[in-house]
Amino acid sequence: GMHWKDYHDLETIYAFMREVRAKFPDIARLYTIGQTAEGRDIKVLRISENPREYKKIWIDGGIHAREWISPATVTYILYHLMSKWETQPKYLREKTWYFLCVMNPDGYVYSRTVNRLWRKNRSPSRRANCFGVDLNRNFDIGWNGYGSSTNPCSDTYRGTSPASEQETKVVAEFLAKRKHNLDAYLTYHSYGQMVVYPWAYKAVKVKDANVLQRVANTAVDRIAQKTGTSYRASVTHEVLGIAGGGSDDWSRAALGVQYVYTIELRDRGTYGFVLPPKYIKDTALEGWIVADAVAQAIA
Ligand code: 0X9
Ligand code: ZN
Repeated sequence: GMHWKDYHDLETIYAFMREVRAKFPDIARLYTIGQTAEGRDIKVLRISENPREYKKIWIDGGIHAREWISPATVTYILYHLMSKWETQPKYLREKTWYFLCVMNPDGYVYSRTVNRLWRKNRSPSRRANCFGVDLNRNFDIGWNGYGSSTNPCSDTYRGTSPASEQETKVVAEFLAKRKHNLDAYLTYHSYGQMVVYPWAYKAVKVKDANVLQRVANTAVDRIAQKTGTSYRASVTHEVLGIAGGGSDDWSRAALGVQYVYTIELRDRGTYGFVLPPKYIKDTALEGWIVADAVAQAIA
């Protein structure tokens, strides 16, 4: 079964998503939204008591293969939300939640079995003897701009065109069909301990940046109180530099989602991507605190 004392393989994560669906047949729906280059399913779990009416919150993890704390956190958020569903406050229950626990399953399996520090997906490229596109440089926003590479061997290779990758394409199509009431797009990464909001592809803030900054401040204050960990709330380009093709910017630019955050989980570099399992629980709780604060802000 599922627990947060260690990292899990893809099958255990998918089995957990199926378990939640089986336990909540009336409000949970499991979608296979597409397949990867290596033929793995890309799975989204929706939780909703009223999908037509309620505002939607999208949560994804595992865009980058080596950031294992991200799928661990997204599954924990799902668990935390559902473990006492009946007694959750209205602002949590009266939402439609989408969980894509692992956006890059090929990369995740590759990182777990072959190369721990693998980042991209595993698409073969025709022009070079290299594999993989950085899915967070492959979305159709500032794709041809700064912060990504045209070299298939680079870790930030943007791909041959926007949404050239199945993972990008099926996520973009799934979300575009559901943009009505889509109020939050949360994407979990590591590492750095930050909560950041658009833009990343240009050195400009979104026009309602003050609102996004305020909600991010609330989240990082609550994290500091609860676990003592210090996170930074900021606009993306100021702390991470300019980079085009990100899923966060795309959800704002293409779909008009208001609460768009990339959460860089622990740590600040001591272990980096190889965060020891003993830190999973508290880090995942920090991820939950962000999701909870955003849901509350939307209510
Ligand atoms: O560079 C990234 O894709 C993210 N950092 S990571 O170390 N997890 O790779 C930051 C994403 C910020 N948003 C955009 N660049 N759009
Ligand atoms: Zn990342």
